[in-house]
Amino acid sequence: MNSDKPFVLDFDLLSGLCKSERVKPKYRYASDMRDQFLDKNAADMAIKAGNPLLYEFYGLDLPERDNVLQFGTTKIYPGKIGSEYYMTKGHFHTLLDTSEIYYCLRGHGIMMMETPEGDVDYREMLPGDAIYVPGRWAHRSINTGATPFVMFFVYRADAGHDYGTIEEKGFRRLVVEKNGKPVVTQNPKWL
Ligand code: PAN
Ligand code: ZN
Repeated sequence: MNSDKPFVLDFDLLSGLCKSERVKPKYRYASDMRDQFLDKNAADMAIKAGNPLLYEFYGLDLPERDNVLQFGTTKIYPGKIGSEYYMTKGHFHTLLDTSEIYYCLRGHGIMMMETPEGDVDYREMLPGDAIYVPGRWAHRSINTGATPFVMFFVYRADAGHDYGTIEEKGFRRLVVEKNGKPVVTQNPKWL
């Protein structure tokens, strides 16, 4: 597509969906996320019981250049694997210094973040909240609510996604349900 001409896209506030064919969907099912969850038995059971869709995200087919901004939406469905809420895989940007902005459109969740040095931060996100994720901070979106958690995002199009580092041990903190409420706990793999 020609990225040098202005254009308008319409993202639905409830579903996060954009009807434009320029917006390419990506889907992640329980089977794509098995190793991200602490409770592998619960993950295997969910996969056997129908392999639910955990989240989908949509971005534009834009050139991955430093002068282009990529944008789109992420929609995480409500649910849990074991006691851990449905969440995104999470990543560092390959260009580690590149930042990102998320704006919550719908639902209720947490943005979990950490740096390579081990600084940890996490923020509750509600509709109307915008979060600035600075460069160097890995980020994962977690749906702690009972409805889809939908956020709009913008980042430098050449940022790239380093999933491998997070895949090794996960984030330093987990978000689990305890007595019906989300609680942030230490990931035992990091103890
Ligand atoms: C987002 C994420 C999206 C899905 O566009 O890519 O929320 O999360 P994962 O990529 O971790 O599966 C973003 O942060 N882009 O940089
Ligand atoms: Zn990102």
